[in-house]
Amino acid sequence: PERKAELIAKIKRLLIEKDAVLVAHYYTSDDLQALAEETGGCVSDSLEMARFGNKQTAKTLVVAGVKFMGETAKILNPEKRILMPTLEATCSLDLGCPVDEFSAFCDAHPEYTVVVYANTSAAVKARADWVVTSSIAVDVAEHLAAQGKKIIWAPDKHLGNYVQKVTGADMLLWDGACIVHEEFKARGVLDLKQVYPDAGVLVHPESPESVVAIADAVGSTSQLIKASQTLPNPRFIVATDRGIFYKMKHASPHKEFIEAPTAGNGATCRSCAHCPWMAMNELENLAHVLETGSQEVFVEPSLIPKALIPLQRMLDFAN
Ligand code: CIZ
Ligand code: SF4
Repeated sequence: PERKAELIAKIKRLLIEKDAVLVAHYYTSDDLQALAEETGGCVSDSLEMARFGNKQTAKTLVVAGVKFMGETAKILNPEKRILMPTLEATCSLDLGCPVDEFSAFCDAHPEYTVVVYANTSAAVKARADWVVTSSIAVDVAEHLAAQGKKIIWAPDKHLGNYVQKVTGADMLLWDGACIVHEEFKARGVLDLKQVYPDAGVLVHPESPESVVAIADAVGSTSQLIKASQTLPNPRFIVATDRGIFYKMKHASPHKEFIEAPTAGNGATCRSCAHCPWMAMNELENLAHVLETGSQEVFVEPSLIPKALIPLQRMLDFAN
């Protein structure tokens, strides 16, 4: 604990010294989320992270999250220095959508509008007409469907399937998934509901259809946090990364939050509801990058203006 307090004090000092601001995702550790809050940074989902970084005057943004979030910050703020606690933190959705294959897929369906999730590389964004996050996925699909547009949706097939159901849009889905959300099991959630009949079920739409089907609320991380405050249940079974409990508990200290089971037998798995890449963000490596300036995010300069177009379209639409 002494070492941790020292590290936190050091990071606070370095953030000021280096004119840096910390932006942390809801899925990072409680320590990092608290640090971001205490130092004038922000804790949020990927949409808010992008918006927040865009408004900062600090010369350096430190993005505690995964690689696509650092890249998005760089594309929106090419003049700023973007650091991450580690550049190794990636995402199974990003990995599962290599640009060459994706481009060929888009080329084969030229009449489709290309919509990609924020969880993609800069190169994939550069090939897209729209970028979306889960907070506005449904709204964007509705908007496009109303214009009679057909949609290529990548990379998350579960989110795509959900959006297709809700909006009725004509969508062609890429076959990608999040390794964390894909593991949640409807059987396990139903078994847990037997034990806690008063529990509400909160589900991120990156989860399988069978889990989404038994949810009391389906939505992005920020939407699920809101639902945990407004729904009357005294406890919730939550199918998303458990990092989100930090904000949920803060907003509703009297409520109980339970990880949705990842095994079919109703037993909760203590390590499954947490993204291994988000977990690579630590106080130690954060202090190190602030001190040394290592782990800086670079995006191929020719990609920046191309990837900015669909990203800016998303931000303008969301406003
Ligand atoms: O699963 C993720 O990586 C999410 C929910 C990102 C975000 O904040 O949209
Ligand atoms: Fe990617 Fe899933 Fe981790 Fe989010 S939780 S960064 S979607 S692997």
